[in-house]
Amino acid sequence: MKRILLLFSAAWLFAGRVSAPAQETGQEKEKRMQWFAEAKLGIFIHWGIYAVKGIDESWSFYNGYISYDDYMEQLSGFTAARYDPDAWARLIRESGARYAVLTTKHHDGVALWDTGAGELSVVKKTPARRDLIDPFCRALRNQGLKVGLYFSSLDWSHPDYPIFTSKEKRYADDPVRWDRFLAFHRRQLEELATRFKPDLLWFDGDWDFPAEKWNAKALRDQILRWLPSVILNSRLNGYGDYDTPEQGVPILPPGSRYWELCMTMNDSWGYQGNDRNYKSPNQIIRIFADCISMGGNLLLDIGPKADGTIPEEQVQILRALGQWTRKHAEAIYGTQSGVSPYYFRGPTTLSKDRRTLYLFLDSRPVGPIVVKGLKNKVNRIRVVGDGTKLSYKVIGKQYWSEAPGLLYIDVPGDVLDRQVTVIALLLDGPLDLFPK
Ligand code: JFZ
Repeated sequence: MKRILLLFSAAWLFAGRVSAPAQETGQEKEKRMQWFAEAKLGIFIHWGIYAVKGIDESWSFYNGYISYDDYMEQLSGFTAARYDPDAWARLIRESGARYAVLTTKHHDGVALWDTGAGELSVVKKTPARRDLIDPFCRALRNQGLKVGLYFSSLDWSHPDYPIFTSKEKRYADDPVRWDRFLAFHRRQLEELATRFKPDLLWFDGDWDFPAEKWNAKALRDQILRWLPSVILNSRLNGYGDYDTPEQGVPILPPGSRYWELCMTMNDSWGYQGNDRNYKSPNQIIRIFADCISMGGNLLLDIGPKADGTIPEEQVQILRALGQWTRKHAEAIYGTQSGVSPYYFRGPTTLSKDRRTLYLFLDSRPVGPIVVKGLKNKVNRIRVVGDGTKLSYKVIGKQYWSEAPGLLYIDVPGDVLDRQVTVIALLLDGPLDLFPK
């Protein structure tokens, strides 16, 4: 009897395992996250009717900088007349990014695909008059890039969403209306998941309500049934797969195994012609090096114009980034976080086999650079993407102490990259640091 019971409960447990994707093992998650962890660079794309006037995406009417009606007048100017998703995908690939994330619907509620849930889409309400998401997904896949779709959970246009603007609420407590909204929300997500089969869903706008009210856990489980290998960002009330650092470029390593910094090139997510406050390629590359040094990704944002063209400044930045990522590919893709700044005062990454340590030099050294606490013997040091071998020596090693000496590396001026130079240290075995 006992035996039968045991068998029974084992079968029940097993069945539970199979149907509930939330119970995946650490190893299974690692496998699902693998492409993301190796990709390092993604391109974020904020494209919507806000590009027509070049104003803040959604927030401009929420904050009362423009009336809702005037904001929505932009619908008539959103043409997508020169939208060339293949050209986008080629440029994204050229930048060195391995994935891209496009806004399918921002907080303003305007869907960029032909949604059957509601009327508010570029297909029904703008001169673009067509789905813009499917050709985007195809173009990315043709270039071997992973497809990410951004989706705002909150929808300030929907008649059943409790909040309209910062000053105007639709209702406070009305379970019938909220359930209607949730059904709409679920339906739009089902469309995105089943029609476009994204590799990544980038949620936003969960902050008005707690996880229970959004049904976040059930939603996550449902999405993983539609798309068993999809990756979810963290803005699903914590039911995501990776972290999104909140205060810009992290100072300290965020501590989570998977994370992604999303960042604008200037000070706007969407296209704003007046905003010329662009970060330089050098600044962006240094921030990118910082991210990968701490084991994260950078999701760098562009904002196409209403006709679908990418502003020239943004094209130039992506090209400059591409020059650098191509030259330094081995120090970027598939690597892991490097050593702490106690060992080397700059960003570092480590090859998958942990036998090559990459040092990122973001300024011109006045003397030799130094690595401390390296117990390994160094077999060779070379400049990445350049081929030059560098001379080095260890000083201060005491025969009676386990502490390694200081490794000094000569870096002559003529091997320096015009952005960030990368030095590869080929070690005699997996990285071994002192103390430890
Ligand atoms: C959100 C949006 O409101 C914004 O318009 C843009 O799309 C951006 C990518 O995402 O803004 C946020 C939301 C949360 C944080 C930062 C910006 N956060 O948690 O740090």
